[in-house]
Amino acid sequence: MFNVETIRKDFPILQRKVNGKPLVYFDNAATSQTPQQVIDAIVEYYSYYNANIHRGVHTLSQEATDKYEQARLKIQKHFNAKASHEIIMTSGTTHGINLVANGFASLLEKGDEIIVSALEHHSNIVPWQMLCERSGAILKVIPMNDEGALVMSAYADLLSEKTKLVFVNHISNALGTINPIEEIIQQAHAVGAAVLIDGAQACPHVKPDVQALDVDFYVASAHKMCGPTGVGMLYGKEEWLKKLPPYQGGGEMIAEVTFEKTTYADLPHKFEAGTPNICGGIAFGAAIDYMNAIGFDKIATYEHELLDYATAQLLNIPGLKIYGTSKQKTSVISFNLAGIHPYDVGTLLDKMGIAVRTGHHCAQPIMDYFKIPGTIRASFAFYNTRDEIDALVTAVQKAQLMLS
Ligand code: C6P
Repeated sequence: MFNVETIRKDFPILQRKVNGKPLVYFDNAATSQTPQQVIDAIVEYYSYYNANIHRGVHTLSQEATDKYEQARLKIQKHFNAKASHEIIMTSGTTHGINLVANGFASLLEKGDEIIVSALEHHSNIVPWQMLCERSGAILKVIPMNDEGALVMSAYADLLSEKTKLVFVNHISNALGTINPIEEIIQQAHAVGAAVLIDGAQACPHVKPDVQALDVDFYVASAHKMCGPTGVGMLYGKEEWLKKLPPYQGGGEMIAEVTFEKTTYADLPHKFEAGTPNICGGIAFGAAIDYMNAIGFDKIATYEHELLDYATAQLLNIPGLKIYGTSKQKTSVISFNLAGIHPYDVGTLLDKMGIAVRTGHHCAQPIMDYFKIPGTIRASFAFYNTRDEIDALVTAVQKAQLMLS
């Protein structure tokens, strides 16, 4: 049984007040809140077995290593990767994308083409622009339409034997659009291109199966799925991870070092130079356990109910426009009030205890498409309630009155 009131008790922060009002946290797409079970894993690590991993013969180091590697196994199982060495621990989605982009610099030739989409976060645009500058490859963009969905016929036209890589997010952070990644992957593979899916916004809502998707690379951040900041994962098919050169040099990623020549460690350590975020990795595992214990099917169904309810309620407000109206959508609503700057609305909502994000959401090309400076983004998680949505609607109406 999915009981939101019971679930809310797991999140200490949801009990606090902001500006004298009960906190309504609708900025989940920026970062999710942390349940006590994950906080406990962090406290336990620093209280009982804080040590460096893969290095010491002493008990603490062994314990920390075991827990860290158990977390990798949990991540492998969650994403259904074939092998645990296909899971590279990163500092987050941005790190994972940069690792792959950097590696491809040595595999691309001048005139090769790489495709991104108009719906990308800057993390999935800038590293590829840098890669193009280094390699002479050409960046192509799948356009979007007024609903905030990708124009798939244009994607088919962009693909050719020159296409070497395709990078698309699973779910858009600014609009909530769920992209047809199965189709995108199949069509890219048909011309021999590799595909990286940015799963930063999908992983809080769905459980991706990387083998069923047949995706080459998939990246995610723990902090968007009830885990801590500064940790994430890159899944890569073994054959690709073997082909890519290391991203950073240092301890951990070597087999043997002399001044004449260094040989690299096997996967996954080849890509994990230096002391990692040990506690973060272990807490990422605890977050995955927590979300799976609730169940992603239940989470998705409940969040969809919240999305439908909030969409209907917000659309009753005259002058309110929602950006991102694709049928395939997750629990993100980006909107504006006619004639009012989103920043002003966000500031007043905060005074009423409601946390939303305002601005371009690190997705400026989407804002340019709609010719707006930004939006107010309310993003819901499985611990939000209908009452909180009612509070948002009332607060938006008040803000509109005050700012008109
Ligand atoms: N989006 C948002 O408010 P990091 O910062 O590496 O954990 O994630 C970057 C990132 C990459 N791709 C997508 C689709 C994202 O949404 C994000 C992070 C946050 O929308 C913070 S900018």
